Amino acid sequence: MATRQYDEQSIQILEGLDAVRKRPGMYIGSTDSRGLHHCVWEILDNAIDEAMNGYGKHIVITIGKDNTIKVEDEGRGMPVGKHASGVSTLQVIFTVLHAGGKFSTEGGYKRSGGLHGVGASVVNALSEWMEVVVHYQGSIHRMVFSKGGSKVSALETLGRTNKTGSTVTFKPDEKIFGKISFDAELIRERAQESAFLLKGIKLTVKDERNGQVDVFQYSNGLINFIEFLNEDRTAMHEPLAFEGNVGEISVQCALQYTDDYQENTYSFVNLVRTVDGGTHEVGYKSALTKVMNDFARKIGVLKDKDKNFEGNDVREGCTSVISVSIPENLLQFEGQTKGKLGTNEARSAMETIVQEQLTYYLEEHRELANAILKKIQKASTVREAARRAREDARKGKKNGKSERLLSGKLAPAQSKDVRKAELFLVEGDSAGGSAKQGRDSKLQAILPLRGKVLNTEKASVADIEKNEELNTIIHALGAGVGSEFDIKDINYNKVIIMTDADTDGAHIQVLLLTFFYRYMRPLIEHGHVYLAQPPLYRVSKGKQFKYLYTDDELKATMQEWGKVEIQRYKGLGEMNASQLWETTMDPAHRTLIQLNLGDALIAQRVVSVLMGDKADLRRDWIEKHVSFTLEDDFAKETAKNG
Ligand code: 0RA
Repeated sequence: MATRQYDEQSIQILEGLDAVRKRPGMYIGSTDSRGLHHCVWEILDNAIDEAMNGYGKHIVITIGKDNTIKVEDEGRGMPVGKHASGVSTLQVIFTVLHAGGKFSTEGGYKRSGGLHGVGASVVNALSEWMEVVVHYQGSIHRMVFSKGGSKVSALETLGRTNKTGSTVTFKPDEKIFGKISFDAELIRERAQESAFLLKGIKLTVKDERNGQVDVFQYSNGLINFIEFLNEDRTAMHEPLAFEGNVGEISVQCALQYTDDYQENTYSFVNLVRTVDGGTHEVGYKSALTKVMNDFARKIGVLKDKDKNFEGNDVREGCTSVISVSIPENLLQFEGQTKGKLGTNEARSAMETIVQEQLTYYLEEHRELANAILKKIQKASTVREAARRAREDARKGKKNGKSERLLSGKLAPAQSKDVRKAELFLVEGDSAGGSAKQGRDSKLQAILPLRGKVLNTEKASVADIEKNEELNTIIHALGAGVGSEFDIKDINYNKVIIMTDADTDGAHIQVLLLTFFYRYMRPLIEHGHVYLAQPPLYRVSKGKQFKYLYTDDELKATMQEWGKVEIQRYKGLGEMNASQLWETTMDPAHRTLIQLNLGDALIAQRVVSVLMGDKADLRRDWIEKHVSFTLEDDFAKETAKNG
């Protein structure tokens, strides 16, 4: 009777494993590289579960030369005694579908792999062979499965041990996966992420194919994660971290504002990244927005009449990592790929923890709170201005505002070939006049700028909206502004800022660049913004002459030529049209400085202090991009102040 029952059971088991081999996609999604790595995560998650629950602190993942994966943990080891079915519990774990929970202890055993935990038996079913070695209750036990788990070795005892832990090694079946190639980078990334999320746990990844070994262990967990993510950014403060439990859900999160514009939010559920977010992310974001708005009103950054900041404004430049741990019975996923958390309790848990702890933190750190709120306010102003300018531009096409704005100012290029077209933004009407006369009118358009460009760091939405100069630039470029700026629509390949080589010129450069940085960032990112380099001197000796762009050139020429006649250009206006063409505009002879985001960032900072007392920043910009000598009054003054 007992034997018969066992036979029936073993037939059922084999049928189960066979079902997995027949339709692997049902269990691991696919049999491509993704599915292959799903098997690795499955085995790794089991080891991580142990560590997460406090058993063992070190996990080693080894990619073997022969396309095997080995995962070693220092957990409790797996029970080897007889299971109710008559075979060892170990065998049940690796051969019975969904046996994972059957032998788990009661009291709050958290699953890390709750997103896809299909169990070790599925991996076994898809493996050529699988070996399990456990250190358990003083002995080392070994069991080997082959042919997709259909062949099972007898449970061996290899000797005595005073340790506990499990080692699972498997070789995925090429009949299922085709040619097998593990992606070490992907495995390292996953291991590192888990190490960040599980403060203190050590994960080692060994790749025996090339000998590379990496160890991931972080004593400050999410704080280290944020530092890692923001490595190349300029942070406004040390990362903040919050954590706590609400009911059965534990949450942790960390955040840091940088001077960047990107929002970066990484969310995890039971250690698995949720690319599509879900309730935990919604809870985090709404708490952050609410706390910032409440605090802004409290300290008067927002007045009664002001609208609230939007979530997008609050998160601009903010890097966040949020992680929730949810018991399996509360896990719910939504969406096409089931990658979006649906558990409502996760939203309220996140909201509660972030609201309480962030509010408290801001109360205790007023100065930082103020700096962050000012940044949020800036983001809000920019967004609002961009929205209005966009509406305006849309209307402008209909009511002819574009033409009216541009007529009499812009000298357009004849050719419509965007790849070759250039827009010169020229300081002053007189230089603008020379540029219009001297240009290659086929490809070069000229837009003279009258007077100072608006400082978009300080300006209000209303100021930006009614500023002619900026509007003219927006309409001339024709690609919109702000979040709806679309680089595909630009009318010119090069936007060339042409100013005098003096303080006012430098001032115009940084103001324009700041505007581009705030409102047309991709223009800079794609390398479309340039500075023209007008000459500083014209030296002549008899009939020969040349233009010089730096003081070093001047020195060298004076040495070479002896006594020369020097004309120093104080501004573009001192050159006539053909001189301006020859020296500064002619693609065959000119030198342009291509600006990058780093330049723009400095420019934007310089703008914030241009009228202030930080002479060093101002001088940095000028030294890097504007050539003029210390004779200049401003330079003298800067040198004194600096
Ligand atoms: C639950 C109960 C016990 C062991 C495990 C889970 C366990 C599972 C895995 C998977 C990979 N490594 C693991 N280590 C432990 C039994 C605990 C006991 O009997 O003391």
